[in-house]
Amino acid sequence: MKNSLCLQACLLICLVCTNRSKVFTTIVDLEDLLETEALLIDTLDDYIKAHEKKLDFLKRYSKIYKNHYNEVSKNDQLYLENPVNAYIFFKRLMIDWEKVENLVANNHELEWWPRIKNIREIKKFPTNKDLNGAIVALTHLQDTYRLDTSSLARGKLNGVKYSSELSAADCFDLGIHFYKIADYYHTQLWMREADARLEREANETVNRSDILEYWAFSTYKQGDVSLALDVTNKLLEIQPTHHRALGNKLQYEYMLQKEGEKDDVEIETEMESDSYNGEIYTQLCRGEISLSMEKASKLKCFYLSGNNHFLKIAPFKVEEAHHKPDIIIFHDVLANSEIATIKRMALPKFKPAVFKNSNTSELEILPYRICKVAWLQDEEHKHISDVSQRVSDMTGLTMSTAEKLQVVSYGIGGHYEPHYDFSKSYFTDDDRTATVLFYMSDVKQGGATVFPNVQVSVWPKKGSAALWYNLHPSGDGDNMTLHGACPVLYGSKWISTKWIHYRGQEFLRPCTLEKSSEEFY
Ligand code: PD2
Ligand code: ZN
Repeated sequence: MKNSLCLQACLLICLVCTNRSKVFTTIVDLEDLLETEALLIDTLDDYIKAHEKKLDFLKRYSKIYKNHYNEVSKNDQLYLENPVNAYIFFKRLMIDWEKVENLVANNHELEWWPRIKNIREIKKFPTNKDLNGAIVALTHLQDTYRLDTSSLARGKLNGVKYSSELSAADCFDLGIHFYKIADYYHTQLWMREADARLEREANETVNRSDILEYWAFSTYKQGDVSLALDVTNKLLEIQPTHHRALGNKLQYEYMLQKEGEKDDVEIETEMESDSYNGEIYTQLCRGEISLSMEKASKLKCFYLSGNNHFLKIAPFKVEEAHHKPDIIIFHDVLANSEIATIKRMALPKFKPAVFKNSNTSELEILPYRICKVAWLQDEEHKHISDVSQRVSDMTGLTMSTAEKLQVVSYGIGGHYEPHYDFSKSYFTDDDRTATVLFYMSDVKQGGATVFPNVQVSVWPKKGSAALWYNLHPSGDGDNMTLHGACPVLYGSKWISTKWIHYRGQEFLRPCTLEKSSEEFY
């Protein structure tokens, strides 16, 4: 009995011991497990936060895409003619959409990733060329008319609200585009604007430190070390340990301390064109240059009736814009009904002005001529043949060798950089002797036809026409006739052009040995 009691007591002790150790083990595990759980909670929270951030981004873009879609649907014809809109549209479908795709691509569990991939395969997307084209047009407009960056970002062209607004990220991405092509002048303009826009954004679309870093560096490359230092200091206020900013700060301070260090700064020179004086061209476009009093005082206005009986009753109203080369303006020479016919017939035939890339054999948009072009023949409508006859009456030249009527429509930013209408690069015995350019719309702002070598601007007026001779009577090209179409700043511009050829005019505009001679008027 004693033994059995003893055994029972032993068993009990063992049992208690075992339970104790179990309880002890459980307590230790629980602490570990709690730690594990806390870690899981943190990780899950981080994951949720990251997803919420992603979802916020996706929601924001979904909203942006919806608003944009509604806006474009209202007026899709005119929308892309505005380079601010074109930039926004192409950027949304390229740079922004790539960010959206990257976010979605990281969530492979979601079955709609293949759907998104599929859209890219079967649907049309803009290309880099489209985006670059829109940026070039925007920049051309900005530089020619000296538009300030902040108005442009607000969609305003010379005070007129014309397109959607750019976000800080849109401005930043524009800046990045210029940075990549080492155009530091435009980089700093757009980075500064991105920073200003960011201050007004409730949901920031881009990191301020990224903006400041590019802004500081491009400013330095432009030669303004002191501003580069200020901007770098702003960056260090946000990120005091930013190692590149710390290094640059030292360098800028060192450069500013030393007298004469300016020579070491790489100052970008303005792009220079070998063929024409860009500054005079843009000044003419802005209407800042006019003919000297001496030259202008010799110009006349007169009525011209020629041999035509009808013209004896209703002569042409002629105004001289320049002598040698003669640039003549004909007023009220095209009727509204004729303009309406030409526009109606050209519309379905319009194509962008293109050239064939000799390397790829592909048709590419001409960067220096942004417009839509169509050609109309005399036989297509009485109004078209009437226009040919009128050109013959205006010039006294034969139309038998003239080209078809070229109709051109320019949207906002549409332009044609200075060029010659005669052939400079290849030999021909049948060149464009004269150009008659009819204006078929008034242009609200911009769009002048300018002659940089003689400093003349002709402003479009619906129904009027400009005439000039590209060749001297000897058949040599007249270099003074270099001319261009300034970018349309607001509104649209329509012209039609008749090019009269050298061949066939032997008795009407006889060839002389002198290079130049007095013209007819
Ligand atoms: O649209 C014009 O003003 C213009 C100016 C210069 C058009 C052309 N040239 C052309 O088509 O050759
Ligand atoms: Zn031309």
